[in-house]
Amino acid sequence: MAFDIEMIKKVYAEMPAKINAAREALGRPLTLSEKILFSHLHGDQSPSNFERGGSYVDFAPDRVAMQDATAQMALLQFMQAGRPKVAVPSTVHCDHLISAKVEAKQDLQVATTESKEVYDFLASVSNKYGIGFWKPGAGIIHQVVLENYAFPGGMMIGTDSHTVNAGGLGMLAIGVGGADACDVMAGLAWELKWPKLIGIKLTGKLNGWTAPKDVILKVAGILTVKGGTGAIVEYFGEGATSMSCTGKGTICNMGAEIGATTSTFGYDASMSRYLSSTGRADVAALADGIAEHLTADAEVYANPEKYFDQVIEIDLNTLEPHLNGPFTPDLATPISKMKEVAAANGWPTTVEVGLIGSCTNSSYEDISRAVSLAKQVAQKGLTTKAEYMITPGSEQVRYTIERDGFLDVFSQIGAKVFANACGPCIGMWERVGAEKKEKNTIVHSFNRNFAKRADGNPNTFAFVASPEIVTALAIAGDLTFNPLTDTLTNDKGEQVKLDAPTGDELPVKGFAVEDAGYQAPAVDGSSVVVAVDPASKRLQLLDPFAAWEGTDLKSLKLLIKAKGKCTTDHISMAGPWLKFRGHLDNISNNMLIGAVNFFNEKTDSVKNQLTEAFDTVPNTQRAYKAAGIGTIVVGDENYGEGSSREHAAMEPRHLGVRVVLTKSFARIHETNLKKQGMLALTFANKLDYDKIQEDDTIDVVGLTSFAPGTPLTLVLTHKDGSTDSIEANHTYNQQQIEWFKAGGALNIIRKQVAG
Ligand code: MIC
Ligand code: SF4
Repeated sequence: MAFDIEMIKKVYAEMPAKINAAREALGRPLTLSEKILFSHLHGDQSPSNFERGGSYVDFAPDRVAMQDATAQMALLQFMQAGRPKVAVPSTVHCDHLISAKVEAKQDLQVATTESKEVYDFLASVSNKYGIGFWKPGAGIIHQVVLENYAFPGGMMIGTDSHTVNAGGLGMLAIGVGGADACDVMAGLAWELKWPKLIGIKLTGKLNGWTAPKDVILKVAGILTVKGGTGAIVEYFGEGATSMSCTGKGTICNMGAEIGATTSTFGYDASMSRYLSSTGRADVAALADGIAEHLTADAEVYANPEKYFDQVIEIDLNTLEPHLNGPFTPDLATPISKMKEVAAANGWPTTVEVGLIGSCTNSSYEDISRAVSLAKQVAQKGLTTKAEYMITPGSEQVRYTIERDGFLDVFSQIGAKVFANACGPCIGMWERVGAEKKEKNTIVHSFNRNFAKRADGNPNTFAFVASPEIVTALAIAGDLTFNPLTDTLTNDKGEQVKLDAPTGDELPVKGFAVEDAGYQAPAVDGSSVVVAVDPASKRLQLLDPFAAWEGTDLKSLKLLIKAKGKCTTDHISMAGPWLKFRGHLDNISNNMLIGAVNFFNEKTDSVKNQLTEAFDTVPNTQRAYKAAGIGTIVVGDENYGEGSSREHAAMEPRHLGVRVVLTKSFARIHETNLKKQGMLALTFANKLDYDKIQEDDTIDVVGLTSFAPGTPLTLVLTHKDGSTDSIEANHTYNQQQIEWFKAGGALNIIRKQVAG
């Protein structure tokens, strides 16, 4: 039986009436996204024609998921909220802290020893507050959620940007910072700007070498890393229904890379099959009972232009496999063009390593299709040129692919199987030789490929592709190999072609697992004690941030003007720093160390205006803090893209940065800054970015009358005494202004609970 089946029954029992009311209120047919949004309005709000991209609306998500690297901060905040138990079903998944070094078993053992303190903390907090706990080795959060918790028509939030993966099962699943998760677990409303809607019509059918991953690689190329900002992407059409449920998951998963709030698909037979094969025939039967409400009204898909803000059509019959990268997931190159494009850009073309798996692409189908290629190595007398590595998404998938002999086939091509965890995808890859910083190319089926992400080497060119293409390129050892047309030389000197991959959507013999890795919480956790050692280097209880002083902010110093791409990986690097995710002061030593200083084009080297000396960003900021001087960080477009990690907002807050002023923000990061009581502002005139000088002292004027929709003024005093006055926009609503005034949203919850 599925987890939380009573909750699902309740959601389904209420959905039809709520959807009908919304349809009536709007007087028109509804998209699936709208149906889920309207059926999850918080409290007694009545449905109305909310302004897309304008109105802030309160929602009541059905569940919360957290992974270990973000759960620590989320739960440290939740512990301060003073509630005895979580208000909605919630889970914690231990997946980010396991390094990939030798192989699964050994690596897992090392992690459970090294991170014992953190795992014990997460296990005991989960036990106390009624949270389901998935042990290290159980799998990656999004795969485990898809296998166990996602349900069509549901709404969930999760402290990880790829929470959106559950859209593959027809949910609206949205990535958030820990503070948002904390609100929902505390029984409060969750606020989101009513999203815009992008409809993507998939015509034709996937065939040959093309996989679901190629759909999202193509979409990323069209929309770019910020094209989905503030929007839900809804896929439909014959190409959607003919695709597997896990394939849909891949597409939704990587929708995080276009900045989309989330992506989703209407309920169909593939979802029903997936639910049944993962032990949830009960959910499938319930969904079948209200199937018409779990997809858009027919008129919508017949005339999408009328109902979506933007419509994109992709013909799967002619879609080519793509390779996206390097250094950004939206640089899309069709495989037939790679030879030319790589030569023109001077990209290294020898593929050193192919990596498959991760939360994006580790379904049974993915692995079975990759195996069909690996088998051909022996059959056709080939050798695999590159190293090849696999990170299964869950113990259930790993156990099943082992039973079905896939792991044996992989081991014949020299593959390494790492733990069921994030591993190389988040820099937890102890790659031999990475410290030499040599220029090299890797190909992986993950979703992100920002500089340094996988192995810490800034000169690793990482390209994202489907597991099938990754496997073919690893066999060939060549980025420019096009398996659709090119041949390889075998051990007899013959030219051979790889046959197109084939596989099974779901295991013919069903899924199997011995220990899935789940630990249920205590029924009554009130006597469970959560201990945090004050001397710990990895965990630190949080102190409330100070409230706003009630005046304009005067004489702030410019800390850094970041140039170009500044993702959350640049602001708060992962990999070796993940171990400090539960200790705000320690992790603050990585603040903005990856951001490029506009003035000297270097990373982690900024001018301390008090001494005129150059130092690291964290040291410089600590010097300002010690002198009681506030600072400002300036950024470029889509600042904070990528992860949901709120550390990227809490670190500046903790170290005394007051304002982050950018050309534009990624959604989750902007909210995280607001939640932590920071000022997140954007240039009213983007060209004003050029007016910011290295030695600037800056006043923020207008805070005493801080109001929704009213810009603030920033007065820049340059070194020569001249001044510039520039306008800064913001998107704070009244509630968010209260967060700013209180010094952070948590200070308000705490008061509400105490009162
Ligand atoms: C990522 O893929 O960048 C992460 C690591 O999963 C993050 C979460 C984190 O930083 O802990 C994400 O995507 O939100
Ligand atoms: Fe883990 Fe990578 Fe997925 Fe993030 S994108 S959850 S790091 S596997």
